[in-house]
Amino acid sequence: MHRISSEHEHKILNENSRIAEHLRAHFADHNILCLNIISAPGAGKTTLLERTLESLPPETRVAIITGDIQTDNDAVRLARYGFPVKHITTGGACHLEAPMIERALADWDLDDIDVLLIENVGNLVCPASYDLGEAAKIVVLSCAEGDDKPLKYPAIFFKAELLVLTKTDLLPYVCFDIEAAEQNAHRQRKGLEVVRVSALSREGIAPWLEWLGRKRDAVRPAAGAVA
Ligand SMILES: Nc1nc2c(ncn2[C@@H]2O[C@H](COP(=O)(O)OP(=O)(O)OP(=O)(O)O)[C@@H](O)[C@H]2O)c(=O)[nH]1
Ligand SMILES: [Mg+2]
Repeated sequence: MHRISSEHEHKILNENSRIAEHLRAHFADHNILCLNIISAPGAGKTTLLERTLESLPPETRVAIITGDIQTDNDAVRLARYGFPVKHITTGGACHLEAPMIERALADWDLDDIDVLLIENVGNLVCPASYDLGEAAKIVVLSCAEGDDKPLKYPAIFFKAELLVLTKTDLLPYVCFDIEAAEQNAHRQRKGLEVVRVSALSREGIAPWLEWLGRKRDAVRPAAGAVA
């Protein structure tokens, strides 16, 4: 029984990888920076995106895809900023898959997009296994979750290019050693970049936007900075 289900899973992952590579090639053809944002539920992905979108000039060619098991709450929150937003309701799946992204993009003209931000379903485990064709994964960890999480959920910290430590305004009230959290993350991936952010005070938003701008410029050198 176990063997059949793992064979099935293997087949799904293979098909996912095939479509993800196809998406990656499309993004490269259109000079699109695609980022896959992953965290446990409630770590602050949508709030980080809200702070991001409110900081961008209206002419910025950014688009967002959000995934949730149920509700389009996040898409409603993000649509207020005037940039194109699509929502994927997975109806039970605990992660986004490449075919879902392919379908969501079907009626968007990729020539109109420079940066595609994907907010994955809140989950620190399964989304790490599903390539969406992104240039980089970003892992978001909030200071309310425990500084040992990079040790307990190593895969996403190993695969991510950036760790965003959110809710730093809560540090005086929670038992969270931020230096230990970073060290634990670096045990999974040496050189993992880190930004510390409070969406409440907006501290750390500027370095996050700088990181985003650098990434975007690497894909589209002539287009200027995002922020
Ligand atoms: N104090 C504080 N609260 C924050 C911060 N960022 C987010 N929150 C709060 O944390 C809660 C969850 O934030 P969301 O942005 O919805 O989290 P999420 O990761 O998008 O959640 P899911 O999409 O459900 O996985 C909300 O009540 C936010 O207001 C922060 O920097 N500081
Ligand atoms: Mg969200």
